[in-house]
Amino acid sequence: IAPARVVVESHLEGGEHRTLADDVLDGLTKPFKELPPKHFYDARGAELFDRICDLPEYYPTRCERAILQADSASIVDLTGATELVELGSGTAAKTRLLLRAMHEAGTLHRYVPFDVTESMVRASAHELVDEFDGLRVHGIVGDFERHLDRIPPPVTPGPRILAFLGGTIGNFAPGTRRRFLRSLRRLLGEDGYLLVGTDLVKDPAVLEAAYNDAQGVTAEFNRNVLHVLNRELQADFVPDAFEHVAFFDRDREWIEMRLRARRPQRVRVGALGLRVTFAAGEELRTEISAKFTRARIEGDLAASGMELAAQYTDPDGLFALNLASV
Ligand code: AVJ
Repeated sequence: IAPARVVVESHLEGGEHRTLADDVLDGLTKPFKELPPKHFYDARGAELFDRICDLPEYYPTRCERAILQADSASIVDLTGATELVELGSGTAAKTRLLLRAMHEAGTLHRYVPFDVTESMVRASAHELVDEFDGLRVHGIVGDFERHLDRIPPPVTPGPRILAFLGGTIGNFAPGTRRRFLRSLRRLLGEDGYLLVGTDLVKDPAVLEAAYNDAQGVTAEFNRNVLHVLNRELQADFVPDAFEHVAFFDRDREWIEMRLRARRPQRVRVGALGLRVTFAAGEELRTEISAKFTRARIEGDLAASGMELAAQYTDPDGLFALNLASV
């Protein structure tokens, strides 16, 4: 019998709800309130993020796609990869460009998409095995902060590429980022490569425009986390009572997003038996999105047991795809 072309394993068993509850209890009781950005992405949040990617001010998605269009063949040539593992694969829209290049080079063997949304993993798996002759897909449904160890070992002797696209690495605080990079390093074996997308440091006006779009889509995306808390944890936030704030912190070189209380607020989080108050003007941090220089990327990789083998950027130098080896 022919081996199954698609295997999907799920590692989420209600654990998500626990993580949200823990993060909210922890984050809303800190002296400077904060929530981790991973909770933006319910169905509505994912849809708002897709709209952000099409905004004229939000360049990262377009730049990264342009880089993959221009440089996928070089990346495949340099690595000789037979397998692609992708963290946060989503619809695998950009990944197709890499898979296409591997297919054309005749090395494509297996794709391992990893995402929190099971329907996306399944849908992309079935589409891709139909699109690429001989491809096997081993999907993993999980949280990449908790389930990296569920990624299967390589099936072919050839090297694998572990891709982490979109600039999501920028959501980690610097220390956590290095710890995360070290855990990625362990998945590479001795001959694997990490392909990581990073937004680059540039004119603050360009950066700030990308997170303060004229149509207010990013503001809605930011407030969406409050809708998530209302629904999932029986909270009673009034999202419109919070104003969207996004600015470039020039010392830390990151974009920071916050929600600022327009007036004093009392909020109850039913599922946690928690009451929180916000003073007028008090801010809740909802995201950091680090922007990188080449030196910072090299430093982070070195601290994590890797080195920069090649860096690819778009013609305007706004965004980078970094290929790291061990
Ligand atoms: C998905 C984390 C790469 O930081 O630019 C977009 C998320 N936040 N607009 C980013 C986001 C506000 C995005 N990442």
